[in-house]
Amino acid sequence: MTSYTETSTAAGSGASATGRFQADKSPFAAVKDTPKDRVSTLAREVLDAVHATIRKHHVTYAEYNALKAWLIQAGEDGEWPLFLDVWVEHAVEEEATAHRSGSKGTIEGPYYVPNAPECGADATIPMRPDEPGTPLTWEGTVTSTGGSPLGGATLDVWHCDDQGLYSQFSEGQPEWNLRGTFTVGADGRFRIRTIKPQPYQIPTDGACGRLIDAAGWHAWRPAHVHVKASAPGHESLTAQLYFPGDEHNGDDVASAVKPELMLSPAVQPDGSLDVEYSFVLDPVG
Ligand code: MBD
Ligand code: FE
Repeated sequence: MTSYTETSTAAGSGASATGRFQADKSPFAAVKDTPKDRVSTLAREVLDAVHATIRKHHVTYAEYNALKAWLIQAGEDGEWPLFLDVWVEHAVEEEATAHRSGSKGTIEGPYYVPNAPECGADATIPMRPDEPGTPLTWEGTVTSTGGSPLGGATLDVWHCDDQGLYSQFSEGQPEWNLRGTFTVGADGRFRIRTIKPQPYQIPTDGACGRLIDAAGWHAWRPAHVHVKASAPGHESLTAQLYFPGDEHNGDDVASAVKPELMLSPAVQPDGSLDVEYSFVLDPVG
């Protein structure tokens, strides 16, 4: 079992996210047949956009050198996965899923880990006995765009804890805390018991935090539950679900909130939350 640095500093969670990404050997293999003229066009146009920005704003040598130093620091902090997923991935996700007629998705982000413990169709996500946070019960179905239930579909669910920290990317939580794989029943139904995560602040002590600070931005994502829904013969759906009223639903640093992804939880007399949210998957092809 691979183990990653466990700390909640930028360098710690960055090293974990970089290690996790590098454990997947397929990124280059997946583009090995890309024609040279496409690579050239993409690289050329990104560089042209950089040159145009430099000319438009009369960028100085001091600013150019600060950029170089910042790029070096982002690599040293292991923050390239974070930087790209926060500021670039949303545009790729929109392009990749524009053809779908099933449920809306959004970005994956840097903190997914495959092969979370299998839980079943009606279960509690792995959590500590005294896990802090508001209990959340989430029920729904997984169906195909034609309406048929997708028995055997899996939901890979992961989210941060009540302190805004992800297991395996910060200290102090068991390895698979708040990460689970749920396999829906023949009727397509599932029921997941977990806790409501807190808003997430991207690390402020690394290169991404330095950019945010220098630009006068903020580092917050609204509270969100990540999920990947998969079923044989269907396109996998990567989504995040959000909670109404969150302070950062309207200004997510990662631009990943969509109205279709907003939950409508019902507050129970004991303060716990019940919510219904279902997925419709597009058949492949
Ligand atoms: C997260 O938790 C996240 O979901 C994204 C997209 C980026 C940074 C941290
Ligand atoms: Fe997240």
